[in-house]
Amino acid sequence: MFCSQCEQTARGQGCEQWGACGKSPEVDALQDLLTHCLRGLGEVALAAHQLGIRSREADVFSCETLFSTLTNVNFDPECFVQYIQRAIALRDDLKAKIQLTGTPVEFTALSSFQPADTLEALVQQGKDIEFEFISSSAKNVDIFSLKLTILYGLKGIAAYAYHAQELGQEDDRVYNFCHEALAALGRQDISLDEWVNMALKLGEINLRVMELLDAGNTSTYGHPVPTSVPLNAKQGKAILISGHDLKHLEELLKQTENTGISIYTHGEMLPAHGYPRLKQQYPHLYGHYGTAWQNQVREFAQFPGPIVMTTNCLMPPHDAYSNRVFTLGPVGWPGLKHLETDDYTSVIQQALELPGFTADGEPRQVLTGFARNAVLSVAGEVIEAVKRGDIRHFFLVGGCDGAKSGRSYYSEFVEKVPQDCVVLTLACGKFRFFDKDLGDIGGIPRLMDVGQCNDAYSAIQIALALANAFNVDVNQLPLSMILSWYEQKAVSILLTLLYLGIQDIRLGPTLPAFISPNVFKLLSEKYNLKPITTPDQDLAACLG
Ligand code: SF4
Ligand code: SF3
Repeated sequence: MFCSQCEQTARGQGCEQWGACGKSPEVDALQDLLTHCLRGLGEVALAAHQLGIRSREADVFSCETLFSTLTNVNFDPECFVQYIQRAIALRDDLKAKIQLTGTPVEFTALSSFQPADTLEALVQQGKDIEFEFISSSAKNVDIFSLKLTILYGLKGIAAYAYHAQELGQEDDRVYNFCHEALAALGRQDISLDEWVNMALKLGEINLRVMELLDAGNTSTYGHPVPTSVPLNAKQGKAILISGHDLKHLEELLKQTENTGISIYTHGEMLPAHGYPRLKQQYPHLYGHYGTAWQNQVREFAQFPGPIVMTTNCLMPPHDAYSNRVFTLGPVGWPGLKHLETDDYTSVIQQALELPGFTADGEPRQVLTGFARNAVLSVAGEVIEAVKRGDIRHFFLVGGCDGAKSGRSYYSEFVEKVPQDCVVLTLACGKFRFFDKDLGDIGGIPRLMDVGQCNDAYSAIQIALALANAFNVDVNQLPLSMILSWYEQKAVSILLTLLYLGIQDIRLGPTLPAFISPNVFKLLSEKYNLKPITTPDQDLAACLG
């Protein structure tokens, strides 16, 4: 196997024996084979679109299944076998429809690829395809690096597009780009500059996807408002829900109304508490449990109820709690109970059988809900505070968390931020400092949680609105971005920031293994993208 898509990759180069995330070589090969089949489906879907034939099923399927190959989402070989078969069926269905039009269309070998009949043979096909793809790196390591960047960025786009369509927000431009970029990955006739442009185009399309997702979230659940969320347990039955999917959370809340069960969020689900139409409508959306995803083995073992995983990050489950974990949508692990629909009957039944929390915990709280509307509603006060010199600088300290050492940089950085500076944060990296009381500056909190990684659009809008209010370019704002990455959604967000021309981003804890030295040189020359160093050195540079 070879996989280098996340920050945890072995030796900072690539997982070759077994995934550091727990992904087996078998699943890795099946994921590569699925991607190959999606490329064929993409080629046919594009040709069909040109003839006015649209398959929404193929569009959404491509996003859902590409999402399933993102780090820490799906580890179940059987699930990938089904996805592969479905990709081929959708492709052939579209091909038949094209044929019926009588228009001759030429396809590449991708669109006639036939998967094998047995699991073993499928795995071998996946390995062969992977070998061929990796071998192409010898021709031009920089183009290979850009292809990987695009493939991984597409996984991020697919995840966001999947969430957006669940909330009724879609744009054919997004689906077309995904099909186009997937189909292009095998081409040898594209120059380095054209690959660079495609990576930036990916950033542009990702901005559109995040805009759709933001519209889906806010039109369905209202604009988040600053909300205090209990971190302590409440006596009684409990269900824990993790991941990013608000729609699944809403369904769970509906079905647990008047059951006496309290719903606790975990990980990236924390910002759900800020949405008025979730929090106010469902008072049993009680509190938040646990910290970052990499602590789940210890924390899930101690949770006295069932656990629902709606998206990443799922770690290899421990025997101590695996019979209490339910997966949904693109998430999977062999042997875990997978819910095919949003019917939570079995989860509720298990919650009622399990003890729940036997006593109330010591009261502790955290604030969330500082999305764009909440922050911009006090924009006047913020601008005045900056003009008076009360606020010297803003830091956006956001991104993924991860299991590797070196991530204490981010908590140390936030602790060392001077008293006259404000920290905006988003995504799961915040769990290293989310419960710190940093106080306020004239009533403006010094630590504001903008939301999930899915809310990066909100953070971008805050920056653009402030730049507009100060009548300066966003790069001239007293704002520094200190980003942490782990999985592929972060890759798509980084490409969006570069597409927007954001300069001086500091990225860590390590640079992506798939970015070649030349590609990084290009990015650092054009955008001044740089690796993090030490909190003291970076703070001094940002404030200097
Ligand atoms: Fe390795 Fe990350 Fe790929 Fe898992 S997702 S196999 S940890 S590079
Ligand atoms: Fe986190 Fe897995 Fe990236 Fe949504 S939950 S940010 S790592």
